[in-house]
Amino acid sequence: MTKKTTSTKPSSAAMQLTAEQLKERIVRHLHATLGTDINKASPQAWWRATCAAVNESVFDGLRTTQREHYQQDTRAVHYFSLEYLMGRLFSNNLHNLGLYQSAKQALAELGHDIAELEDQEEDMALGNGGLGRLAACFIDSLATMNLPAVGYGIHYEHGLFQQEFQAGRQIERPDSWREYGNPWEICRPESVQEISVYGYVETVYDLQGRMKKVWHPGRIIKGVPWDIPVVGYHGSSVNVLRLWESRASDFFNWDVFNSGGYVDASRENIEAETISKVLYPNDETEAGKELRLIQQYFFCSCSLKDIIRRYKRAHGDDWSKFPEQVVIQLNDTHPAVAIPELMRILVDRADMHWDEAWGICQQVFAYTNHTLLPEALESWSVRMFEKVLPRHLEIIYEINRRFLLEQVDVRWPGDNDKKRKLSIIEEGHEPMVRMGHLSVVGSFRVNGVAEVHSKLVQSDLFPEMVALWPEKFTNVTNGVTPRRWLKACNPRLSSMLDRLIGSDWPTDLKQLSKLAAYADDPKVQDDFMAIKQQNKADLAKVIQDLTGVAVDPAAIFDIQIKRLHEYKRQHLNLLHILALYRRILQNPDYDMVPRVFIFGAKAAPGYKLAKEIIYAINKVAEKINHDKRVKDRIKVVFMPNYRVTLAEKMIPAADVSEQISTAGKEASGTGNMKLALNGAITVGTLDGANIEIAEEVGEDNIAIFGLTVDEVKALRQSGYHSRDYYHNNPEIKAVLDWLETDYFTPGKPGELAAIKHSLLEGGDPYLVLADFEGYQAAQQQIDGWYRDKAGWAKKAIMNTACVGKFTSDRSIQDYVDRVWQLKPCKVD
Ligand code: 7GP
Repeated sequence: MTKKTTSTKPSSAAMQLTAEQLKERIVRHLHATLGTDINKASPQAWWRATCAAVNESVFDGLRTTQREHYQQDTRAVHYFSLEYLMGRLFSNNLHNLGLYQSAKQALAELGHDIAELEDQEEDMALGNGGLGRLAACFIDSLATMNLPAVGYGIHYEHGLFQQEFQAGRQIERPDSWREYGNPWEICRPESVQEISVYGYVETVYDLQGRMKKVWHPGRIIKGVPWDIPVVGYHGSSVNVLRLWESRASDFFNWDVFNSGGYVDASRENIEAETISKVLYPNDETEAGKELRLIQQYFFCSCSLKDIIRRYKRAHGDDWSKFPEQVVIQLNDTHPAVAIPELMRILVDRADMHWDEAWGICQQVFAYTNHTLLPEALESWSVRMFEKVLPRHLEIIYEINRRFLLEQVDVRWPGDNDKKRKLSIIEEGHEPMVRMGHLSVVGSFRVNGVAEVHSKLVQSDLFPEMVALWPEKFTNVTNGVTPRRWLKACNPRLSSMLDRLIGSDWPTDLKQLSKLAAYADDPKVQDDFMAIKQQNKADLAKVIQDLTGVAVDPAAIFDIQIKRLHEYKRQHLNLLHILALYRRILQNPDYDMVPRVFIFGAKAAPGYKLAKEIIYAINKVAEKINHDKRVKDRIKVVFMPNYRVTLAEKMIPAADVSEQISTAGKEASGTGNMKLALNGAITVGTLDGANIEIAEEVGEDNIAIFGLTVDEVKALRQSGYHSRDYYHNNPEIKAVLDWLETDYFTPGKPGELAAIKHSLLEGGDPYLVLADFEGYQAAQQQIDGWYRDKAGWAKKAIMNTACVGKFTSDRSIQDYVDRVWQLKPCKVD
């Protein structure tokens, strides 16, 4: 590779900061902020001093951005999300400020390797998976595009658990990402909010005889905001991610405390602080727990009060401009309780008429759906809702009463089935509040996250709502930030792109299409594959360190990274690995390109079968990796503790990207985009954004297999019998039976039988066996393609060249055009 000649345009905040000046800053902070000296400072202290040095530029940008937004009284989007899966911020902030090279040089001159210091940072893992990582990509794009935006969420003390394997089984360990403080966050005691829960509602009448509802809360909780600056790329905006931490309210416990009840008072403290203690580790399953509802309400209420405080500073008690200034995006239904909360504030506190208040609400909220899985559709028992938020339940009843009367009954007069189906309250033995219905009724726009998903949201999930309000529904296909997912994580490929197509691609990803002109150029092919090879060698070291398994970078690196879920079908991948292994044992000369199958996935702690699948993969890996007869044609590795930081090391090294969900189940996927962007070839079903990726890269450059959404529906309707596939395909039968023996778990037959049982007795709910044949054919196609070096290089290059659509900047522009109607605000 030639030496890097990037033209980095530094942001104004970090303008012209040389390595020399950075060195001065770092040493100054080592002394003045860390209270230590260059002779004795630990790597941790060096890292913190560098963060403090970087923060001088970050805070400059933050101040000017906030001043500009205030002076221009800008309309802003408020992204409400229970999850932000940020990862590390060190290199991200350096790259976005245009300071990475200077910092690298400065640290080198001070005797430190920047990569080693990067490893001092814990991941900020305040999210589970796709939904949380999408929120992180979106706030990066919003800042980069100079759009006024605030992210709101919870400042969890413990993020997603850390995963270890013990004898192949997943063990969860608590994550303490800020045990020793986090240099990127700023506490804002001046913006504390107080929120209420529990208690009862009293009906009173004022002097004019007007009825009023008064909520007497049972509990008051303090929300303390922590601000994380969000640095835009080479732009000038620094936005804010504001995360709320719960504390016991100050005045609440003093009586108890003073009368000697120290233990009681501190128990109440502990209970209040429990709210932001830990992220629920369930991906795509609804928890139904009281604490989770309180978490949702806590951050929504704090955030709304924060928005209103800021609005009032400019507009006083004149609410008429509120919908012009404020739009709130609900990241799935988790923050849907913000809708009745805003109604409560307007009707009960601001004394507004219901109709006027509802008019405001319906101009402010927009809702994104992220899944069709029934187990993820949130509903709360009326009983619990009433206990925690009695006034909000009344408000939801009133919203529902008017909706059924003024919309449903007008459209379908006297149709009680329609009413039952559309009611926000689901009747039954245990009446439930349906948060999806509430979100649609209370929002002016509803979107899915990929074309096919948005269609299914309309046709399968909310068809009657579409009949009532067709203009409400739209699509915004997901995207990922190319700053983190190419520029920062794959510096070799980034430099090559800068040389070939110029350095504008990080903010204009369609520029990548210029690369297509080089796809047949042997020199470019060689360079591209040489980079892939180096990235694979780097990953091989990481694999060796983390798992002790030696892998050959010349093999195909085949990667499946995502949460562990039956619908994502890691077990389909496993069955195929077993089939290959069996072919090798039956035919010692079996001809295949050597392949390393690499997994990364956490299972929800309570999701039994998901954990069994992890265990099975680990046990099969152990056996295959030690079997001399395999002659290294197959290696299997399960990377422990998959997280953003590990993804950044894996994605640049992937040859093959596994995107093999049952059609209709994966709303979009975003890992599929990151892998293709870095030149991996997708083996995928026609599901979620895979469909759009296939459209962009063309059928020569992707291995599509399996049932389509319509075929899945048809097969289910005609009656799916997984046993037929078991009996008719000897390979399927053999590998499933194998799992019941003690071959992989010596002396313990049946330990891996759970997978077979779910696929046979369990009825194979995700059609794994139906897609097996197609899957193995697609894998054979990959094997064939890889043998042709130039052909493969061309496909890999075409993947990078053709996925410019999937930048989160494009997603955000779609939200701006279709939902938010925001204008950028350039900051100098
Ligand atoms: C995920 C979807 O499963 C994934 O397909 C999509 O790319 C991602 O959201 C971002 O839109 N959903 C979740 O992570 C999730 O927790 C439950 O959904 C609400």
